[in-house]
Amino acid sequence: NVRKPFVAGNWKMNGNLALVAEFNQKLAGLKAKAEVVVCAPSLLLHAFETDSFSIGTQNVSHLDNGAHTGELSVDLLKEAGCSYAIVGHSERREDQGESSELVALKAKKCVAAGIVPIICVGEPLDVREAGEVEAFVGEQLDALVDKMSIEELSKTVIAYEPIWAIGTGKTASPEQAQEVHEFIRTYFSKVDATLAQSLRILYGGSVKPDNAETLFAQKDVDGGLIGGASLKAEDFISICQAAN
Ligand code: G2H
Repeated sequence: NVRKPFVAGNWKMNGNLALVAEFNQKLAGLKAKAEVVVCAPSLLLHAFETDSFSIGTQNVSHLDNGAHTGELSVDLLKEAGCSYAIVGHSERREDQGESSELVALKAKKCVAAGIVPIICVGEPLDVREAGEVEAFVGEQLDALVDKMSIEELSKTVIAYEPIWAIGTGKTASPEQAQEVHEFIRTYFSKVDATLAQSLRILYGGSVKPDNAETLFAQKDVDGGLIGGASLKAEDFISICQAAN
């Protein structure tokens, strides 16, 4: 496999300094084939001591700096030791009304700064029930291809997160995940064959220690973006070890 497996935790608006200290201790010396990242609230990033995993944020501004109250720039995040950033999570697309175009600009800004964006795509339940998953996800991808070069896209990670599976305990079946992952890889193969082969596509949505292995065993599933289960060090470690 040309693609190194990848597992990222998404703490969302959870965790505290005590949890960081626990992760520092329990993940020290972690042996996993996967590249491991913890995307914590930005205010906690300074406290990580990371020998065996990298740290990331959960959002980033698409702008450089200046009068944008409350935003965080890629430069600030880099200074805080951040090497990954989740962009376009469905919770932000919904809560903050982020468009696919804005998500693409954020991803582009990350790449320019040497931060790897983990770009989230995925459909709500009504779209799945209407049989329009590919059209919906395809449009989210169109915005990326529109704004980013092949070279830039090659420095990203994609996360497929069906919205109906997020935090609901309803995981997509391995077959459902594989079907969309294959669609995404085929989509990129029309842009550039080498890009499609090297691009890592993660699955996200209620991944747990007991379903991670079967999900990650799918041909086009290169790892996962883990929410709830990334808040327990033991669960997160076992999910990291399931990716190989
Ligand atoms: C999906 C996922 C992590 P959870 O949002 O991004 O969360 O694993 O809790 O469904």
